[in-house]
Amino acid sequence: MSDKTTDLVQWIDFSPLSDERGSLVALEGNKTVPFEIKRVYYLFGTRADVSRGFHAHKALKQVAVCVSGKCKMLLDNGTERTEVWLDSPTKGLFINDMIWREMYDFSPDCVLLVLASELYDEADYIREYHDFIKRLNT
Ligand code: T46
Repeated sequence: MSDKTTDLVQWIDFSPLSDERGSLVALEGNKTVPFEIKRVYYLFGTRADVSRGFHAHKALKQVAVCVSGKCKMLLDNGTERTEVWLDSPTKGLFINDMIWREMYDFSPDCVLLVLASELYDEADYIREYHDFIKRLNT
């Protein structure tokens, strides 16, 4: 794995608080998560034959964690692309700005929780791959 790919895939390990009752993970902005959390959303009930994403964000930073089940995410920084499994409620994937992402192979029980640094803004999305590459080169 090259250094660039290492930068591309940035995991955050969450320490679960576990006892005989089970486990709890607490996520705090500017602490566990490296930005102020302005928005939380989650994907669930995604069909196994469906792919989502296919965009990058100009400024938005996010942390994605699969709190149930699993799915695959492709990350692309315009130079390298790699695929990771999101399959643990104690592992968050930090997705920086200007990273193209695609998600697929959702298990039926997959719940993908996403913590976002900004409120929803369609103007922050780059939904065409050639626009993503163009913006990277300007
Ligand atoms: C991302 C990946 C991991 C809203 O109205 N508010 C929101 O906060 C979000 C996230 C979406 N929407 C609307 C926009 C679309 O009409 O919900 C609809 C589905 O969103 P989208 O097609 O962008 O969903 P995904 O799964 O392709 O992408 C989402 C996030 O949008 C994106 O930021 O990084 O999950």
